[in-house]
Amino acid sequence: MRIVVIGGGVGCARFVLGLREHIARDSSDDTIDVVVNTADDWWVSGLRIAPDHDSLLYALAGVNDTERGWGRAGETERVSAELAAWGTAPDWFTLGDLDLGTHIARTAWLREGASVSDVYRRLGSRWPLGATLHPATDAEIDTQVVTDSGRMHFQEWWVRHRSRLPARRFKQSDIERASVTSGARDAIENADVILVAPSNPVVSIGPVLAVPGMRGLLKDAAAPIVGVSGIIDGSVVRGMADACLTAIGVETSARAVAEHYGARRAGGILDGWLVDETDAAATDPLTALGITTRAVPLWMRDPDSSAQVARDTLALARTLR
Ligand code: GDP
Ligand code: FO1
Ligand code: CA
Repeated sequence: MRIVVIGGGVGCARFVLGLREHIARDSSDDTIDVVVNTADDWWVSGLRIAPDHDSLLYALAGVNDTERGWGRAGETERVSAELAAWGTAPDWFTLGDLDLGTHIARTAWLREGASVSDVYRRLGSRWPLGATLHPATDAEIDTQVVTDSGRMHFQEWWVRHRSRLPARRFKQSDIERASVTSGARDAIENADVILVAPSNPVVSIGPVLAVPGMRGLLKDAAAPIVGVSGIIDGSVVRGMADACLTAIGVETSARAVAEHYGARRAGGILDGWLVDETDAAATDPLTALGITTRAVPLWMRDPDSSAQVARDTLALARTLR
């Protein structure tokens, strides 16, 4: 089977690692494509950083800082201190020395005219990732956060303000000029199953769905679309997706996120949904909405539990094919 995942950074990386582990244990010939959010991407010190892509790349390559969830393991920060001293990077944003290597290579290729898709291919070719990463779009569309004290790039809101500044809106300016990459389109059109990772529904999944044409592709996809809740028992497992959900008026619950994505048969994107056992009460109401829902353990703490989440997700998807 061709498994296609839609997702962002850390949560998506854990889920894809689980899928890869499951495939290895079953020694099946399933393949994984990931349609990755690019709206967190940011220019800093003249370099293009791509947090969601790099979290996935480093995690799949096994070179990631598993504690922080972003950046490289065994990192040093000598250059970052210099950038802050020169004032070309804010002191609240750390760029590790190894990580800077990635940003310099990416920026060099972009300046030579490479597309973001080209950059994904080149960066991904260095390690056996066990998955093919595709940017949702090659257009430069960054999430801007509108707050009462003004508008800022998502990274400033997320890192400098730790999402504590109430957000009024998340917008990807000029997204109407973006289009779905051929890699993402091909993956979705030829997928046997499409999985929505337990990523941040607002700033990781949202910007992917906002790319013109993406919702139509998903609506018409032959494959069943099954999502995994990143909210367990009313809380995010990590990060600040709750602040994002609140900002758009969605309750931080497994049920509310599924309703936010909507049932595909009612114009949304989901055919199926996995909630944690603590959220089993959501099963019947969501199923009644047309989103076939299962309650299974959803904590991905290690290869075993991550592979189990992957297995349960694929099991549900198979019943919907
Ligand atoms: P980011 O872009 O780096 O913030 O990462 P994502 O958007 O891909 O994923 C962040 C989301 O993943 C958070 O909202 C978490 O709740 C969710 N998440 C992280 N770890 C787990 C886990 O073990 N299980 C589940 N179900 N969700 C998780
Ligand atoms: N997150 C932080 O909280 N502090 C940082 O200094 C920081 C630096 C950073 C550098 C490169 C990169 O790819 C990610 C980085 N992140 C940092 C994480 C990033 O801001 C967020 O995790 C994602 O954008 C959320 O999707
Ligand atoms: Ca993200």
